[in-house]
Amino acid sequence: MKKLSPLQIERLKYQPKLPATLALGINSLEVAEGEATQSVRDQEQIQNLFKNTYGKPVVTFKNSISMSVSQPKNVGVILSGGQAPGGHNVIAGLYDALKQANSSNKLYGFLGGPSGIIDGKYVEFSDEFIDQYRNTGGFDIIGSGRTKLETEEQFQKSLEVCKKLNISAVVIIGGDDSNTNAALLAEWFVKNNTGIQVIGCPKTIDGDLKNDQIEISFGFDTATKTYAELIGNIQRDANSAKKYWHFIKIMGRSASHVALEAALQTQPNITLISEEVEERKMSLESIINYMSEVIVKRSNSGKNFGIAIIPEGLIEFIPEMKSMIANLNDIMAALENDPSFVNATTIREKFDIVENRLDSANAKVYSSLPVLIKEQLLADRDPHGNVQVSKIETEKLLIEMISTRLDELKSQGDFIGKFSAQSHFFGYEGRCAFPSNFDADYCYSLGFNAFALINFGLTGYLSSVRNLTQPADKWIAGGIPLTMMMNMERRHGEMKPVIQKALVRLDGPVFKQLEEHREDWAMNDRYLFPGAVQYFGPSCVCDVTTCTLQLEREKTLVNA
Ligand code: FBP
Repeated sequence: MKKLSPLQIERLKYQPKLPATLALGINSLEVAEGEATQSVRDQEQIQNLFKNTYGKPVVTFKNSISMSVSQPKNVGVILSGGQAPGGHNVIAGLYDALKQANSSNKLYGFLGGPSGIIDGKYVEFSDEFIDQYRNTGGFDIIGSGRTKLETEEQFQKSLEVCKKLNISAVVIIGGDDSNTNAALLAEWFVKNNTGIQVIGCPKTIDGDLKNDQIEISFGFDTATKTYAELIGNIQRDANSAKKYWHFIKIMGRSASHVALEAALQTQPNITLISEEVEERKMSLESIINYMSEVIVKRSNSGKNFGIAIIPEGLIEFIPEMKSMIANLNDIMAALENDPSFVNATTIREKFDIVENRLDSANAKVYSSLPVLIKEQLLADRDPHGNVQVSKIETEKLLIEMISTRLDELKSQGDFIGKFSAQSHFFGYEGRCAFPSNFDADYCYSLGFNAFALINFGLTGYLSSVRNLTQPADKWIAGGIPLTMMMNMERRHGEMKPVIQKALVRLDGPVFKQLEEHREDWAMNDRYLFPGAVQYFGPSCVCDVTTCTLQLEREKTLVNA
């Protein structure tokens, strides 16, 4: 028998909470429809592209007096993109709802992400199989992948697989891109009269799949708590040894929500926010100057140590870097099959090829970077043609450039202290942690609710559970039309319909909180030590969610 840790054993027994409406049972629901909806922007174009699924109403569930009995259904589920704590519970919630509705219903899991439905690789879930994964982190139950589900051929193949398994609904658990693809698949299935429904679930630790309807994506709660624990531990070490500056890069592909939340939970000395860097058009040099100033000031008061938080996506928000990377992405796409580049024997040769092709201003920026970063910028692109920012060691770039700046200051007599730095990257450490109680409950509810949407014949919807700062029994379950969250954006040189990514709002309450305190935190050590995620104990400790969600909800309620 497989050996389990004591926490694994305890977590398997945890019974996730559901909103009161859903807790009464999947067969005791009725649906309440709101007004017809519109996409956030570009209404005409989105309506044209989604002729069959555009404009549907937001729906919420309430309890009905009569019990409904549904026809047997087979459903398929896909985990898409990066891991996020709680994915297994979405599947467990979906499975429990489906079996509660009709014990002959079947749930199939497509293996390895969206490619599973295209290639017909799947498993059928059973009680024993699901039970091993309840309340656990990771996506290893069926695996995940980043294949983009978007071409006619892929849709055709998916249809054949669904027909073979008699599947009448597919649930896609993913971020903004995966849910954009869910919307495309839903539209295609309706257009081709297949009778197959598609429902999305909002996943990503990055926290950027949120809007007026979706309060937060799952995984953000646990991931940020995990990073906050690690930052707190490092703060304690820095404060004990008093000899290092720790530069900590925090995951989050583009938006800085994760870094911002982790900073509010720990109160470090410096926190960079990519969106602010972009808004204020801060060059790399001005970032270096700002950080160096804090380092010098702290040193002048005898503190040659500190903590700096750097969002993973920073590099793409620095104006001159953004322009250079966009130019570089196009060049890399063209060089993919170019023998002179592919067969270049040294990295220097590759640098030369790239620099010769970049526009002159961009070539200057590129050539000014340390070799390590230049090399990392040439690494393989993701399936969307973007630089994989998790592979770019921005924290090391900053350390190197700040060291040079401090040496200059030293030679001018403006810095007499010491600067010794350690770099860290917290990303993968947080993506597969045991889901917090919040994520365990939220994910289970999202999955259960996804089946409720299927049961009412809905398609092209995102499973939505709201009112999340209240206890779970007060959460509101329903569905949001995917097209409502869409607009047109340029991708690979073409305008495409996509779900809008939510960046950190500089006029929002979360950033304001940092802005209000950062000067104080820079000089006076106000470190907080959140400690490990708590799964048991008083609910004010183990069920409490993030500062981000609380501050944003408070603001929404005040404005309502
Ligand atoms: P999703 O948007 O798919 O949830 O993934 C987010 C993320 O965890 C980012 O924070 C990070 O930049 C990226 O995935 C890393 O991707 P990979 O797992 O492919 O290295």
